[in-house]
Amino acid sequence: MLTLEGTTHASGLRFAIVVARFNDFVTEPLRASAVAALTAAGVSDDGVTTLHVPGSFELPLAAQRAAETGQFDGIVCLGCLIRGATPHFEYIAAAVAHGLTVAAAATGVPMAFGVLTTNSAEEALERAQPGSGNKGWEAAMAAVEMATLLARLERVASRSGA
Ligand code: DLZ
Repeated sequence: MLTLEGTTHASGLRFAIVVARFNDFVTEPLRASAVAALTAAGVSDDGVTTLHVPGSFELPLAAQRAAETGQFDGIVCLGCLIRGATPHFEYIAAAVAHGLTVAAAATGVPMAFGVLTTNSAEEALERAQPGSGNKGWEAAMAAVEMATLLARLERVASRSGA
């Protein structure tokens, strides 16, 4: 029986962080924690590329194009949608979730969903505090786990000639 898991160590791997500028009082601390998490996982400064987009709606296209360059082992997508402040909250949230799912499946590059969907700015800020509870940190670690899992799967597949 073979069991494969990702790890929390990603030295030598490369990641893109795609971050929405809308609600940057939240997305900037998410970005900072994502960088800190990747650094803690052993990713070098050169291994992290940050792309800024206007809002969460733009995350899927930028993430897909980044993946298509073949330069990244994982993509960390960060945004913040606040229900009260966004009349079309549900539409954007659904579009981003669907868009990132489709982009990851189309490219084979893991895309972590670090998009907050909250009822208030206070709820959003609670999830953007420094430390491992920060959702940017969590998204970065999900990207690390998936990237390392897929790398292991590739090695197993190439050994078996698949
Ligand atoms: C337009 C808009 C609104 C009202 N609210 C948010 C939000 O809460 N979070 C977010 O990331 N983006 C928001 N946007 C911007 C859209 O995501 C998008 O950038 C614009 O509609 C332009 O395509």
